[in-house]
Amino acid sequence: MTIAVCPGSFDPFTLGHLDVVRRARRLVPEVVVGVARNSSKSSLLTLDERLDVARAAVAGLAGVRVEPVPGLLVDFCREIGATVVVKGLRGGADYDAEVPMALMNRHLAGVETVFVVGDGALAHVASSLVKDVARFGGPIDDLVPPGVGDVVRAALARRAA
Ligand code: COD
Repeated sequence: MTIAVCPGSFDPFTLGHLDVVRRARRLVPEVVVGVARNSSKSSLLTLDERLDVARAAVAGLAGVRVEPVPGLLVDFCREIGATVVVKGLRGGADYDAEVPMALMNRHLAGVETVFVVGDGALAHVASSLVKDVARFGGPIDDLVPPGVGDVVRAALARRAA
């Protein structure tokens, strides 16, 4: 059975991520959402918060589970028997950022990456923008799954304290 990994830093998990996971699940019977570390970004949410939020968001999706990725994505893929990575594209900037990662993962372990184009209505939804809007008191609850907005606001308050 083909297992696909949808990896990300998910800081926080958004409706855009959920759309990509749903599309991946239509392609393969088992999808693992891999909550990983992007060493070029510093996370607002803790790993446990990012895992909890992602688990709540995909709770109703059969054949989808959420796991932490402790190190290299390709090592995680090997451990769980995943042969493909599925990533979402919002436009050309995503493509430019994603292709080097796809090539590196293929170079390291022969893991292939499949790109799905996300819902155009969510093309403006990015974790970084969600955090920025929330940081200045703007509304984010229609950009993220239920409950995520509260976690983001609490994390911002914690950081400001
Ligand atoms: N519509 C469509 N796709 C979207 C949307 C949207 N609205 N929002 C986000 N996405 C896509 C992104 O394009 C990306 O493909 C995916 O969702 C995850 O996005 P983020 O921002 O949560 O995650 P990133 O880009 O920070 O994830 C990078 C990883 C954590 C996957 C990467 O750094 C990694 O693999 N780290 C593990 C260590 C490793 O193996 N490093 C070497 C990598 S070659």
